[in-house]
Amino acid sequence: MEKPLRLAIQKSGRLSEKSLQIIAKCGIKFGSNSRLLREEAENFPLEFLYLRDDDIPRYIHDKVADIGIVGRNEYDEQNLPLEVLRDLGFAKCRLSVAVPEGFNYTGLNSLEGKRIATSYPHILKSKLKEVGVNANIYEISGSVEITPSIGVADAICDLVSTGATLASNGLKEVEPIYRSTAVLIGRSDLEEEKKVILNRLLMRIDAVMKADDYKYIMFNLPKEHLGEVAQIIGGMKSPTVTPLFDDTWVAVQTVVQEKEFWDVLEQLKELGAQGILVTAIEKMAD
Ligand code: PRT
Ligand code: ZN
Repeated sequence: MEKPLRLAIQKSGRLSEKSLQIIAKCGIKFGSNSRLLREEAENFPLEFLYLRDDDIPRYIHDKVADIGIVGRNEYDEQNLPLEVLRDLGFAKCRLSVAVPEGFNYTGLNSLEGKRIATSYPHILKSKLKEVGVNANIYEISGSVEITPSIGVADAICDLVSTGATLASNGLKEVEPIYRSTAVLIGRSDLEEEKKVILNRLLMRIDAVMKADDYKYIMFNLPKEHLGEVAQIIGGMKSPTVTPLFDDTWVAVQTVVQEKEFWDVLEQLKELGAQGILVTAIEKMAD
């Protein structure tokens, strides 16, 4: 029997739900019973290991798991010889330096000789080295944001998404030093058999992610503007054009990149497009 590929996913935390959603969108069926530490997919040679995110890179390195989903921050902090297979784009955050409200911050050199609390000593150390600042890095595993108020540190370096946690602790974010999203990581020395499974999985993940990036749009258009529309949605393959009963009009169907969507919509309206329908795309493969 085929040995399943072992995928490590965060058991419970910010990455768990989205990680499982991506796998489910790949058409892979599983129970997602979070009380289990391990389960096998029903219709794909994949085994799930549910772990703490901090343990995932090391487990992959030690061949307990083959691939896993973690924040890029965790991957870079642990600095193990693994590779990033895909950037999954979710769980966006930044690692930032933050200081108490009264701190006169003029740049990273304001941290010279100061004590900075962080759970990311490796990333912080390399940044400070890059800019030639000597500071005392105080490693701590959690509740970093309270350290200045209890006199443990002069500044902190922690993950931020909305910034609300910093503000509620009387801290101001002064310098993002690193940006992170969730990444799929793996070992580069997978057995051949597992590489084949991994490639099948990556093809599905790519199709899911590409579909998320695009919208499918349909609209009616005065035929005379077809050339201009083809230019607006340029870069893509030609749109599908269907004649209408009124032969001065046509129906157009095409895909548009999510990030360009609103611009395209405005331009289409200016060209007289009517009855514009937009739908999400579930999968998109080349
Ligand atoms: O239990 P386990 O060890 O598995 O989980 P964990 O508690 O270590 O990790 P978890 O679930 O908190 O985060 C997992 C990953 O999510 C991180 O490694 C990051 O890659 C990513 N991520 C995205 C974040 C945030 N956004 C985030 N905001 N991780 C942590 N935070 C923290 C932030 O530091 C602050 O304390 O959440 C708090 C709220 O943030 P604000 O800025 O919105 O107030
Ligand atoms: Zn963790």
